Amino acid sequence: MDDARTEKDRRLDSVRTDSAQPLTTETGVRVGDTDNSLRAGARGPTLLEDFHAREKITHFDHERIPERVVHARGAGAYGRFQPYEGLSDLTAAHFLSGPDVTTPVFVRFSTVAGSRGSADTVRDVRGFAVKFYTEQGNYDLVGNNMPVFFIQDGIKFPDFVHAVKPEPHNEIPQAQSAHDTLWDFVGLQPETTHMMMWLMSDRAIPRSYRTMQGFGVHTFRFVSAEGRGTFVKFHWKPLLGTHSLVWDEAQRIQGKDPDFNRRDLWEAIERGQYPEWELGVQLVAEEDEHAFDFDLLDATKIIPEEEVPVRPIGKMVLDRNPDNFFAETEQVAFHTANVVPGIDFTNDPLLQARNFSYLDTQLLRLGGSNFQQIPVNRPVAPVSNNQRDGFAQHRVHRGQTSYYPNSLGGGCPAPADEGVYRHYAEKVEGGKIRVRSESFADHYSQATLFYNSLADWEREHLVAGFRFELGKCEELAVRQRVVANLNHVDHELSARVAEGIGVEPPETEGTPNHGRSSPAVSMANTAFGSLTGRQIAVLVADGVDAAAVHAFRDGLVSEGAVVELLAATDGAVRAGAGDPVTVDRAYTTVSSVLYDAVVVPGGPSSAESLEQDGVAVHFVLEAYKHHKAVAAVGEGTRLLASLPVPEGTFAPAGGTRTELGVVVSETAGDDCVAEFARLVGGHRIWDRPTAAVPA
Ligand code: HDD
Repeated sequence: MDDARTEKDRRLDSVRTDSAQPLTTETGVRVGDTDNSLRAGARGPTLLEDFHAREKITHFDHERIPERVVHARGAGAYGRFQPYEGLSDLTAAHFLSGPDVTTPVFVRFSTVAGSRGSADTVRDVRGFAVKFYTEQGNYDLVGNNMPVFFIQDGIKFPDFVHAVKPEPHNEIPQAQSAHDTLWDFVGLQPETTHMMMWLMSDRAIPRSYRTMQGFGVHTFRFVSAEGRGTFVKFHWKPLLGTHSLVWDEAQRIQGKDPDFNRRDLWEAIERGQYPEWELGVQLVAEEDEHAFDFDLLDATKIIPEEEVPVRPIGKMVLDRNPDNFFAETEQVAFHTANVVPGIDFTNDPLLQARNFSYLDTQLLRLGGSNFQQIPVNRPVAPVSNNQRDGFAQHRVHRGQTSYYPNSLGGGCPAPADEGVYRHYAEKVEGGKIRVRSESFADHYSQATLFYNSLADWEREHLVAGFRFELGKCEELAVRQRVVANLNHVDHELSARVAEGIGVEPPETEGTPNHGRSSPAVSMANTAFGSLTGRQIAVLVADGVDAAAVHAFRDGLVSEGAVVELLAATDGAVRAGAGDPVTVDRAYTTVSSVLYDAVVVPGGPSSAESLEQDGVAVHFVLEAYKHHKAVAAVGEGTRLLASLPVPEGTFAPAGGTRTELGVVVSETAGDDCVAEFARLVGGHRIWDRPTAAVPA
């Protein structure tokens, strides 16, 4: 992809505003004093005729708009999408017609339950909404970072959201699923089971938006120019791999840096480390609609990738941060019914409800029917119709006519012949009935499939997730009901969860485990090895071995890592030999949970100072607890003394070696740095036992 600006970016130039001119009112009248209101005498009452004060305060009073009813907390970025190959045999969508078409995008990532100011790293689903500004109009792929959903029919969405949001009587807890009403709903609504498995897994605490998969969730339909349909599921795969946090770490980050994911996305783009995802599709021929043991229209089911492989079709790069959060990220309006020729819906009852809900919500949130004219929402494709007026109409429509057909306006705008949206001519018939199809009835098989597919460490985390969440439910009957449901997923799983939350494990097996798995859903099978954007802390004090510091910094930065030198105070520390070493931050202002790995270089006095500083010791201990790579060089190994391992485990004994994910070495040679880089690229050392670590 070239560096040229996208068409969307260029179009935004006309609305970009800089604060360079003299201060004025909204009507352009220059203002000489904005600190003192107009009053009768220096100590007298303020006068109503102070139009500047009134305008300023009134505008302020109206600054807030309703936050999104779900997905209120989010962060966005612009970028571009380019196909690898032409898909014209499958879809009439021009933006998928070939690698010579690059389409501008805006992407917004979000959490679901929390309000706009809530913390990023809560246990929750992440929204992954992509707006493609195609030449045929805007196409929105409004997905999540999990491939299934809580419910099968959109009519249940208000119930589900009411259950997961803070409880209505006291508005507690904020941005948490660990409370009675959610689990009450879940226990009574077994169709939630599969999604709850994903939510209790580490998928719900992504390390970064950059390391998060995205899914369109529903089965959609590609439609070719000839009108031929093909079922399609969309997948976004991050090129950096799919990686998550540790739950304890995630909770601590909520306090240390509530903007953790937002900041990470912003900074990566500012550094020029543009996040990338590959778009993939699973394709199912129309005639194979009923070839599966689940219903393609059921959004609580995946199509296992082993049954229908994901075909990579293009790449998305996010390369530009918005200029203004409110104008762009807050006002962006996604809508599942924003489709372009070649992409159509299916009768998935969840999708059908969404197609109503998103337009409706924007009307309220953005104050009326002209929200598509807000700059971030405007298509790059031309717009021409007879819709008129409404609050905040920005277009100045010219001419006498605003109806069709007309002769006075030359018949314009006239229906087009080419490139028009044509709905897939699906044959439908049926009585009006309020029933759920029998083919939606199995709520457990794929929850079991998910469980069977996890690596041991993922399974441990899943059990711990259930125990944590249900442990926060006051009502024992609620806990018991969920355990009873889990007994249909896997007997051992339900027993282990039950043991952790003080309820009776089920005596007999519910539904027997079918033993099938889908390795593609395990994060153990993701891409590893990249250091791009990984945050590495190097702890230093006076007398530090500067050569070791430089060796690590140079080696890791060259692989794309961000290396920060942390000391007790900001400024610089004296080196054992050579120039002083500049410190990036005082470690009291950060925390180990904000880093992916930690290095403790040697230098006798540096090591001694760090060893006597509880903050530094805790830093290393906590990083170790959270399964992060640690490197200790020379005397730096002293900081490992308080780890619960047999004495001498980490004693430097010539050369470089790795014990439990800790690289120890007498000197910071190339092999030492390379070994550490390998561990960091592996994300976490999951097989390190950490239960006894007091952090
Ligand atoms: Fe939704 C927002 C994703 C089901 C109703 N949804 C919203 C956003 C995402 C999703 C990513 C945030 C968009 C943004 O960043 O502005 N929603 C999903 C997925 C679903 C899903 C993947 C199931 C597969 N949603 C769903 C249902 C309904 C809604 C069933 C209603 C019947 N969703 C909304 C909404 C929101 C929304 C109320 C809130 C703010 C907005 O739309 O713009 O209309």
